[in-house]
Order: sequence, then structure tokens, then C-alpha cells
Amino acid sequence: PTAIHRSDYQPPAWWIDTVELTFDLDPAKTRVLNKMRLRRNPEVAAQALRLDGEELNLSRVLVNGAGTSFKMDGSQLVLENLPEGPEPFDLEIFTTCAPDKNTQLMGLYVSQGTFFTQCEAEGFRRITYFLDRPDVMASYTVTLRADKASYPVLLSNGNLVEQGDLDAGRHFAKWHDPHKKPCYLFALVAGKLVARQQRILSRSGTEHLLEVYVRPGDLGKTEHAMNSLMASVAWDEARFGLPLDLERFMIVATSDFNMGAMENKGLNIFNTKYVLASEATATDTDFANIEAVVGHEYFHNWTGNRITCRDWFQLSLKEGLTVFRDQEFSMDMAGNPSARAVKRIEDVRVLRSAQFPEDAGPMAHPVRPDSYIEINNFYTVTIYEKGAEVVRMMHHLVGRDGFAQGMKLYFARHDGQAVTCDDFAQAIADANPGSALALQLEPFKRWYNQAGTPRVQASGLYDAETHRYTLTLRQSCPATPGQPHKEPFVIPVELGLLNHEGQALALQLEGEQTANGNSRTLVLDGAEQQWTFINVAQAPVPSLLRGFSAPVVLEVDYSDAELLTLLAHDSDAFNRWEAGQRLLLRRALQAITAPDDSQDASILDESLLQALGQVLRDPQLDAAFKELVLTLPSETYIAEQLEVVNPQRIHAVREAMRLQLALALHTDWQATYEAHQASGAYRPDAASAGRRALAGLALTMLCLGAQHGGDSIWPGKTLQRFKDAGNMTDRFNALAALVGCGHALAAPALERFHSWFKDDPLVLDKWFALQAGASDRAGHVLPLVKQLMAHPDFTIKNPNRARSLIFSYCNANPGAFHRADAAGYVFWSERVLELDAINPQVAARLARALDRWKKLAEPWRSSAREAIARVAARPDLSNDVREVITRALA
Ligand code: B3K
Ligand code: ZN
Repeated sequence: PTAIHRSDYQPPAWWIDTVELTFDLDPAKTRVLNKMRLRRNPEVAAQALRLDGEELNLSRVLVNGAGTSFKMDGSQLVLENLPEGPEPFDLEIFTTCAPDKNTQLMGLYVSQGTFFTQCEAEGFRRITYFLDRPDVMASYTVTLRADKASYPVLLSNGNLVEQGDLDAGRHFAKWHDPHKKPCYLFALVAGKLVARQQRILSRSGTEHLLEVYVRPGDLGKTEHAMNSLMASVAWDEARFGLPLDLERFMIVATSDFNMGAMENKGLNIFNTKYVLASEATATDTDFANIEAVVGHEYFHNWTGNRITCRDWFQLSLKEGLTVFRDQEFSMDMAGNPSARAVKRIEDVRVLRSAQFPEDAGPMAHPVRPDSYIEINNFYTVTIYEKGAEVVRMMHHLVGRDGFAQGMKLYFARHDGQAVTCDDFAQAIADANPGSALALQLEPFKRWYNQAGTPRVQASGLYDAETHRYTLTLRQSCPATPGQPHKEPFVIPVELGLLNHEGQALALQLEGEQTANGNSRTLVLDGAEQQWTFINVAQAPVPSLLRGFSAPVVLEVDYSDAELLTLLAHDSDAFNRWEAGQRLLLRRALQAITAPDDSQDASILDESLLQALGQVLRDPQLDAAFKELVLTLPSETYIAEQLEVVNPQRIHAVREAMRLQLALALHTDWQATYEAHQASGAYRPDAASAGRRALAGLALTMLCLGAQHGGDSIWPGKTLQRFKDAGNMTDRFNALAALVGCGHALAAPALERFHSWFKDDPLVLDKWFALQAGASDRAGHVLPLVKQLMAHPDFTIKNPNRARSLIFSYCNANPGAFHRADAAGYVFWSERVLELDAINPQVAARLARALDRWKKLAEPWRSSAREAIARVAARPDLSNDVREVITRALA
């Protein structure tokens, strides 16, 4: 496999103006006729036409209706004797493919008797020979022909222009997409499906038909997805002035899907996980995720589809921007400032526990990578979540209105084009001349080019005599693969100053005539800079990087007392939470690096416990926020703070801290649980969900306490709760509390849960995931996982099921996975190889579970390396897994 480099980009030598596709759909052998109108790109030197193809059977090639010579170069079809001159000509290609043999779920495949496609990034070449690159945009007309009884519904992008019956029980449907698109946005669906339909009016009065297609039994679970879609349409029009540009917008759900969903023009295809929900089967988190993913795919209609990427190195152009948009959508839907802060905290948790490790590991890459071997490996948290942070910083630097103006200019300039991240940043800057972004655009764009998480060190000096407070900020960024040296980033640091009673102080910088608010943004753009605030009456406590205004690691030498002040009083909810997390992390790190575990029962000191109890009891604070404050930093995040990682010690310390929280705050947990009992009908809104989340945490703590000398009544109460619960969130939280504390009642509850939901695949996924992700006790999880692999409901071929069991264990349960006997790693290497033969994309995700092996202490480090080397030794690995494994060993 050879690497592809961003610097090698060449515009296409040929344009494809129109494509007429005709499919004779048959699971074993589907025939595809692809008739294209092509012309030479006059701006590029004349050269042969090289079309991409993969696993296709070629039967015929015609140019303007006549046979022509061609040759194969690897998997590319090469045509050398094409008409000279600028005139367009017709090229017809007949191929067949075998959808029912397609276990990779890329290209055309069959899931439970229904045909689906997935083309991004390079799946279209598995359907027909084509210029499979995003900068070739064409008009599509698609005719689908299939057996009418087996495939009553025939869908493709755009508008239905014709349909009718054919002989031998077959029928056809012809679709035309009014918008030009790159081939990665092509889609077709054919099968037995039913739809929830909704007609809506846009602001300008045009009518649209929205549809959500599912399998017949699932129609009752589509209301929330439809509501989310309607809300998305309204939001994009209200916030960004971007209307729906199609008469018809369809979502189709499938249970076999490699990722969350796909934004095919007018025909989004979704993993059922992000469509189907009822209060009896889906948790609050599921409801929130559905809203976010439906929004995300819908928002791609403008950011991704109307303006797309010039090449796959620009992937974050659409993904970072669209994640930013879906985050803002979720925040606007959640409503009040406190709920917005909760969403921000959740997003930052993901960034820190997934993206920061990626940025520090062997797969580290810039938001705009310089090279890749397999593009599927670059649909990463860096491209998505860090990319969204880069957009968020721009938003911060130009302001909400300035950003909206920037988006307007971006569409005015580039609608209908395939462009680069530079084009986007330029538009935002040009719409905001004089802004910090416009003044520093080139250095700001280092966020696109340099990998690694910057560190910002802050130190403050207060002069009691002159009432001056000087803040020094220094930045650095660790080396990453291929990038030993980094230039300074442009880092917006939003800050406030508090006095020791926690009151906000007015901010006046040296040189300013008057004070100017009590929260503002400093822009750090050099290696080291100082700012002096004047008229500061007392030594302040700085509240830095409010709202997490930049994706950096902030190092500040806070005293415990200062952090307690911030936790109790900061007006910035994010930094209140952050102060609590810093205290908890500090205690965890002290315990982990202590000479022995003799003090593990008292890792948390009285003042911190008291402060946390106060948060729990505070009537002013929202339940969702309390739940976040009382949740300890994850094992993964703790591991990132250490040079050398002993995963078992981290697990033991975190568990000891949880137990201490459970016991010391027992009365508060009990009161919290009682006070957060739901009343009335189930509603998935942020406030109700927050109350259930906090009640769930309380129950977990009460059960944990009961197992260790606390009130033994709780497991029984929890079982009762599990049985009586009126919704899946409460039911699942109760089950998780029993499983989490290892009580004997967990087993019968799990059994009952299985028998209730044995016919609902998404709920069974939860059942598998809960067991594989459970806190490890004396190594019990791995044998259980192996046993569950043999369960009749388990199949490794379904990505959701594989993720629920195997990934929940290998990628999300460090305490159970990093076994001293290496059995977790052996299991991992076997599953990577097993999956690679079926679905390389899914296998490559699993392969990343050992990304951070070099940080591990012995014996884990050596046994991890051996496991990786065992995978590497296989000669027949996919490019996907080969790239991940090679980088891990480099
Ligand atoms: N654009 C798709 C992801 C495609 C992944 C291909 N390996 C979903 C999304 O980001 O909305
Ligand atoms: Zn996306």
C-alpha cells in the first residue's frame, strides 16, 4: 500500500457532466449500466482516462455507442483512445457486482433483505467504474429495476420522475437529482420498508415532504427522529438562513451500518441506533444522540453537499464545521445557559478522553492531514471534534454575528464548488476585517496543519501595593509523528478574575481608561505573553479558558483553596465543573503515585467531600450539572496525565474514590435519589434527562455503598425500581447500578432484561455492552465476554453487535482489558484478525485500542507490543488495519 500526499493534488483531467445509472437489482448478481457524458478538462494536459473500480466484473465498454479498446492497471480501468478535442462524448460501462457477498458494507450491500449503499469515502467504485473523487460533480439520473414483491420500495437521490411495472413481476422507479454532486453522495435503497411522512412549509412558503423509512414493525419508533428532522430544518433556516433545497428529504434506517449515518443528497442512510426510539426501549442519551445525528446529517446538506471537499485531506472542512453546527443545534434545543454548559462539558469530555489521546499517540494527525494510506482511517475524533473546536475558536474570535456573516460569504463564493479548508477560513476572515482572526489568519491556520495538543502554562503575580495583577501565558506543543517542531498557535483564552469570596472583579487592562466587563478574551499568539490588569483590589483567583475557549491543556498552579472557590462560585459553569475535576484529578494522581495503597480509603479529603456535598444539595444548580460534577475523570483521561501508566492502579484508585464518594455522601445520595423521582409522562428534554441522570448516579452510589457496609436495603430497592420503571433510562440505570456493584441480584435482573427485550436488537446491544463494560472484579469480565461471544444473539458480522460486546470491552473498559496475564490483548488480536476478514473498517477501529501501548508500565507494555506484532505478522491484512498497526509499532 502506498501513501497518498496532500501536496500531490492535481485537478481531474476529465469532467463527468451527467450520469445515467440503471440497476437490475439482484442480491447475488446486480447488473449496473453506467452511461456517462464526459469531456476533457481543458486546463489539464491531455492524458488517458483512468477510472477507479473495485471488486467489479466488467462486461462491456462503449464510446459513443461503439466498442473501444481498454486495459486494466491494477484495479483501474484505463482508456487511451478517447475522442480528441473539447466536445463531450458518451461512455457506457456494463458491470456486475455481488451485494450479498459484500460484508464490508461499502458500496452496494444487502441488509436483512434490503439493498443499501454506502459510498463515502471511496465506495462508489465498488458499484461502477468512475472518477471516484469528491471534486468531480455530476448530474445523476437513476433507474432501479427489481422484483416488486421483494422490493416494493425503490429509492435514490432527488425526485421520483417515473415509476411503473415491468414484466415477470418486476417494477422500476426513475429518480433525478436536481443538484450536481460528487459520487460519494450517491445512494440507493430497495426493499420492504414503510415510511412516516410529514409535510412542512419553509419560511418562504415552499412545501417539502419529509420521510423516515424503517422496517414495518418499527414505525412506532420514528416520531422522535421526525421531530428532530423538523427541528433541524427550522433551525438551519433560523440560525444560518439556510433553507431545505429539495422537494423531498428522506431518511432510511438500517441495522447493518459501519458508522452513525450518511448524508447522501436527499436520501440520508442511518444506523437504526440513530433513528429508532421509544421511551420503553431508548435511553435519554439515545434520544439526545438521535437529535444530534439527525441534525448533523441534515446540516451536511449545505456544509458538505452544496459546498463539498476538493479532496479527502479537506475532510474537516465539512465534518468539523458540521459537528460545530450540530453542537450548536443541540445547545439551542436544550435552551437555558445551564443546559448549554452541560452540553459543552459533555463535548469537552469526549475531546479529552478520545481526541487528546489520539493527538498524543501514533495516529496523531493534523485537522488537515498531509498523507494517508486508507482514508477510512481518518474519520477520526481529530477531524470531527478537534475540527469543530477550530471552527468554534473562529466563532469566538469573530463573534456570533460575524460568524453568520462569514457563513454567508462562504456560500456566496463557493456554492456548488469543491473547496479547501483555506477557502472556509478565508471567507470567515474576509467577512470580519479587523477581527483577531482576520489579523492573524495565517498563524491561526496552524490549527489545520499542526498535530498535537498545545499546552498553555499560566502564572499570575499580584502586587498588593499597586493593585496590579500580571498574568503570564506560555505555550508549547509536544512533537508528533513527522512534526518534531511546532510554531505557536493562536489561542483565544477567555477569562475572568474572582476575589476570594468568589465575586467577579471588573477587568481593566493597563492602558484602558475604564473597566470593561468581567469576562473577556485574550489572544495568545506567541510563545509567551503577559497582560497586566489594573485596579485589582485584592489578590484574584483567575478563571481561565472559560467555556473551554480553545482545545488545549491548561496548566495552572492553583491552590486547593482557589479551586474550591472556583468550584463554589465561578459564574462560568464550565469552569466550576473544571475546578471540581482538577481537584478530583489531583487527588487521583497523588494516590496513584503514592508508594502503596494503604491510604486508598481516604483519597478524598474532608473539604473536597464537603464541597461536593454542597453541590449535590444546592437548590440553584441543575441536576444535569450536578451529575457531571460528581462524576470522576475517566480512567483514560487520568492515564493521559501520567508518563508511565499502570492501568490496574488507575482502576483501583478510581474505584476507591467512587466508593469513598458513595459512603461519605450517603445521606446526600439518598436525599438526591428521593428528590429526583420522575412525575408525569416521559419527556426526553434536557432538564428531565438531567434529573434521571442524577437519580441514576445516586442509585449507583447507593448500591456501591450497600456492598461495602452501607445501607443494605438499596440493591433490593434498585431491583424493584428496575422492575417498575416507566422508561428505559430509569430501567437501564437501575440495572447498571446492580451490575456495577456486583450484587447477586444483577444476574436475575440481566436475565429478565434479556427475556423482555430479546426481539429488540438495539436493546440487546445495551445488554451486551453493559456486561462487557462492567467494572472488573478479580478479572471476571474477560471470561464473561468470551462466554457472550458464544451467545445465540451474538454475531460479529453486525457492526453494532460487534461494537457492543468487543469494543465495549477492548476500547472502553481499561480496568478489565489491561490484564497482567495479557489475556485481554490476546483476545484483542484475535478479534482484530477475525473482523479484518469480514469488515476492515470496523477492524481498524478495534485495532486502535492499543494506540497508547508505549505509555504502559511493564508487564503490560511488552505484552501489548507482542500482541500488536502478532497482528502485524499476518501477511494478508487489509490496508486499513495495516496502516494502524504499522503506525503503532513505528
Ligand atoms: N460523512 C459520514 C461518514 C462517512 C464515513 C466513511 N468511512 C457521516 C458523517 O460524518 O456525517
Ligand atoms: Zn458528518
